[in-house]
Amino acid sequence: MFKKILIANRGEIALRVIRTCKEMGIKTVAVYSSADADSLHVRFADEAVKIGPPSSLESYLSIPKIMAAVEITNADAIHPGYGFLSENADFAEVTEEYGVKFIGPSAKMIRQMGDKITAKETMIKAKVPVIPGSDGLLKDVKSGIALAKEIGYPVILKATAGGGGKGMRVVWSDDEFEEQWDSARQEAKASFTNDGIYMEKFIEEPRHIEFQIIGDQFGKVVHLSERDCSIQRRHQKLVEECPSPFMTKKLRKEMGEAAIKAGEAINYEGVGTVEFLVDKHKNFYFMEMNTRIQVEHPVTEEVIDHDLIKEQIKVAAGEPLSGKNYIPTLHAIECRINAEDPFNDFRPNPGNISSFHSPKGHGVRVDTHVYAGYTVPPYYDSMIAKLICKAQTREECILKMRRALDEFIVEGIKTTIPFHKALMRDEKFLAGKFDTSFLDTFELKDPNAEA
Ligand code: MV4
Repeated sequence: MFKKILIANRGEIALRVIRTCKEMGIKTVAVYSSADADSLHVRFADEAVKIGPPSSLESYLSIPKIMAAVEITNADAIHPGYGFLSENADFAEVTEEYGVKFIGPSAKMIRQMGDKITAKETMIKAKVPVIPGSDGLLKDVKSGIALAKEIGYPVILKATAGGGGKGMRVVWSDDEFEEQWDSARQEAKASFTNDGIYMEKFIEEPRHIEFQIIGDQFGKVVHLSERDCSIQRRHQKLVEECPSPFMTKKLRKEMGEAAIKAGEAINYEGVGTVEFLVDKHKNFYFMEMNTRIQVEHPVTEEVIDHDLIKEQIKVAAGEPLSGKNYIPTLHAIECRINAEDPFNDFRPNPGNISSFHSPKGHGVRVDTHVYAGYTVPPYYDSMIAKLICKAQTREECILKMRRALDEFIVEGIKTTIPFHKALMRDEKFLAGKFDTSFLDTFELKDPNAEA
């Protein structure tokens, strides 16, 4: 087992990893920018190394600075968390060459899934269902229009280097093809310095359902059931739950098998997530694979009663998996609490937290790095806490979440708590009737608004 893990991240996930390391008897090293000196991840790690100014590029995204921290602290493994360098194949490669274990898949696996066309080709070979579309990159407008005719409008143009909706355009007819093509290419080039575009049939009003998988170093891959992440706004997830209200025994079996095939196709090592789009007829299609631990992993931890970070560290250290899939018997929901104003287009609202009280009680979990007196810096992601509730049924889970949200006090900054309170009383949400377009029409009433 590892002796000392350096956590190349900040915020709640850095703290989350430190907690598990402590329980496993592993020493921890935090790295931090000058904006994070007061963060709990710095306080609770065994050692902390300041790696630069607030700018992510000069701190949490700087490979040389993180490797220097590894060197001076003698860490034997790196946990990348999510975001930042967690899916950076060059970083995984550098750590491997340096002889420290990157807690995650190999650089090759990250590259294979990072390029969306390569990922899709890999899944076709593995017989995982994919969305009908172009055979690799589109060459030009003319061949694009010809293919769109064949597939049938609407179609969607996607950047091969993309993910998260950047460089993505829906096209409804021949007339607008060229315009959308140009704008997708421009955005892809600006965002990823790669303007490669491919085409798919556009699936209308799909659900986003993802499967948690874990693979060991001996080729064994299991799935840990699904998470429904359809409640999103501009490609930012706000609520995740397990099981999906849309799931059936049969669909879970089919999607779970497909997720395992996806992992086995690349000999996947570590925790990963296979994202699917599911249409209203319960047809499902591979969308992408995330090669990191995700923000919403606690939802799965609560329903299967296992520490996923511990499992992740164990497989990274070469321990074999016992090899069984997990079927959820409980229900869990996560609400992301962001320092944003839900009444003002979710505008970031960093600043000093004057008072902070976490909900407590049975079935209530709060993962956070903040506390009363803490100042949320403006430089990073606006998520300040995750509130996770679990109960026997979805109905009980929602009732518990309402109670927990009522107990959650954050003063000094605006947060997404009022949004979650309203969502937990929305009829469509309560009925489980939602897809990825749900928030396009969801209206949050401001109690302080003038009539
Ligand atoms: C799609 C789609 C419909 N049809 N692909 C959004 C981000 C990227 N991961 C892929 N995305 C989508 N791809 C086809 N062929 C709809 C979306 C999409 C979406 C997917 C999941 C969750 C929320 C979404 C919101 C808008 C669009």
